[in-house]
Amino acid sequence: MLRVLAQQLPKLPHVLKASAPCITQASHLVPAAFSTSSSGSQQSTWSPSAAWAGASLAVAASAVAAAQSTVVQADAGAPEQALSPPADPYTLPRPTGQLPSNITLYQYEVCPFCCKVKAFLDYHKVPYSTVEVNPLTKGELRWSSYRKVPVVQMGDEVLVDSSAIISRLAAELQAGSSSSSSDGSNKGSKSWFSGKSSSIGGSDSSSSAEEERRWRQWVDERFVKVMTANIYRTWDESWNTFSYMTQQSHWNWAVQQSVRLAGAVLMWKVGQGMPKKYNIEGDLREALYADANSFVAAVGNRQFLGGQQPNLADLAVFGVLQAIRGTDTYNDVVMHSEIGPWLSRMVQVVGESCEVKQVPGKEALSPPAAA
Ligand SMILES: N[C@@H](CCC(=O)N[C@@H](CS)C(=O)NCC(=O)O)C(=O)O
Repeated sequence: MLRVLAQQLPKLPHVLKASAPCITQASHLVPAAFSTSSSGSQQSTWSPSAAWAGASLAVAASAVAAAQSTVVQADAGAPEQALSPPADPYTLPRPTGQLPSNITLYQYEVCPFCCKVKAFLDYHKVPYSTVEVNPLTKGELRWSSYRKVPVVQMGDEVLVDSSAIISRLAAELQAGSSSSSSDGSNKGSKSWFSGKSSSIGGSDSSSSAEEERRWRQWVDERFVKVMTANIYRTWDESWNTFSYMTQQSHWNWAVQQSVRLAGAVLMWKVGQGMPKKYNIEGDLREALYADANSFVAAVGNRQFLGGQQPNLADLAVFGVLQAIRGTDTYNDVVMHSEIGPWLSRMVQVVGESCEVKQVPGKEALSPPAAA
């Protein structure tokens, strides 16, 4: 086993960076984390791989940070173009009139941003297939200059950045809903879309739209970070987190064991720097409970932040939480904060996954041309 682990170690920075929820956000902390323990026992055990992992993570993270995301037309034969996110991913763009269909989500199973997109699709009963991206090679995204997940292929279009993807799909659903309700013809509407028109997003009053937007942004800029710092808070939790992640993965046994062991050590160490980096004051669990409670307080005596139906902020909070649902952090936040009743309502309304499972050996769609 040790020989197998040793063979896999050089691949770890890539796997780790890709596998841990939002690990990229933390990867720049790795070199510092290890350099501060130069005399410690971990340093003597992990020094070569850790130093290399740190350097690789730092380089890769800055490359990824430099990569940009956007919505582009996939155009056969087009030269590779830089994808960049819309400056404001929370504003619903002008709809094109194309109802979401033929959706393929390029993802990591436990990525919170991918889970956020899945929560939206599941709630709106939009079928989708997924392609699990191999974190070592990113071969499935070879055609794309954007190297993060989620990436959505919708027909010939490529959409990137979870919040921008959701805004775009919401805009199309909203346009489809109003065109079907205004002329009564249900034109262009699909059965999966019926009955959800009041909750798509872009709330009717400007104050609720502002509230929705503010909480969506809070999920991306605060809640995901507090969640991530929590799942690596202690050695036991880091181990528990990596055990859960590797169970969810499709990697072979050797990669699974390597990632579990080295990932737990590495991220536990990295996790020590997260509170400072992310400006999280005091006890991490208390910060998570307080954050969950602040969202619940904003919901108030409504069923959801969106009222009778969830809005995009409800779906965002719910989605990112699903990425950690097998961890102690998840169990604790359900037990020790006020989020439980809202979470149960969300489970009810989101319902079953709409993922269309692939028949083994059959590709759902061919990937788009280079984008
Ligand atoms: N702002 C982006 C963040 C996406 C992101 O950071 N994804 C991580 C996975 S959690 C990733 O793909 N990191 C790059 C890598 O794994 O190489 C979004 O909302 O989609």
